[in-house]
Amino acid sequence: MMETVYIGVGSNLGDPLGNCTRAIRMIGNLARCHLEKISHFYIAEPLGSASQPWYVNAAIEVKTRLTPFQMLDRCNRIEIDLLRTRIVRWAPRTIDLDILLWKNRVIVSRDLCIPHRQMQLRRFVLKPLCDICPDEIHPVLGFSIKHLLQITPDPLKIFRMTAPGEESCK
Ligand code: A4P
Ligand code: MG
Repeated sequence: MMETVYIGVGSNLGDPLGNCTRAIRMIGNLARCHLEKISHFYIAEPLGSASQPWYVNAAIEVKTRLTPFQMLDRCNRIEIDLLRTRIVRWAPRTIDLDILLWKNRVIVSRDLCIPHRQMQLRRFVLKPLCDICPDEIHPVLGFSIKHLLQITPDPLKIFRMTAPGEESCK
């Protein structure tokens, strides 16, 4: 059975838009995965050190037969493929892939937490998610993505760059 998963994509190094579109294409090419939706692309003020470049952020909907841990492994491989350097936490990175929501599943383990622990505190996650699944309910908080976006205290700026599926994502 295919299950629906939402993945957040972010990059602030090199060619951030190109890195995001490449990562999205790589996810779309994974076995047992089908890319269903791509949000708008956004340019977002960095959370963490303010001296790092702004991020490009987006979110995608994927239908998959992979398990959550298999999906985490595939995402980590794509991050490595795109030459992400993992030196300092919250340091600029080539690509960061976060599994945000897996329908109503709740997973809490050392290597994987679903829903992503900080998603409700991050406009750069909620804004793109709202393009593709505004009515999806956060299984722990019990609020829709649309509502979480309305009430998030995150003050960081975020601007829309493109229409969904534009650029090289087709
Ligand atoms: N992990 C646990 N749960 C998950 C999940 N749901 N999805 C584990 C993906 N990974 C998950 O991640 C550390 C470990 O988290 C993984 O090995 C996995 O087992 P990481 O990507 O290696 O480390 P990180 O990204 O440096 O740390 P962290 O805490 O994940 O950082 P975030 O939360 O990803 O934040 N500002 C803007 N505007 N836009 C951004 O995209 N991103 C970050 C990074 C900071 N500021 C940003 C943005
Ligand atoms: Mg991460």
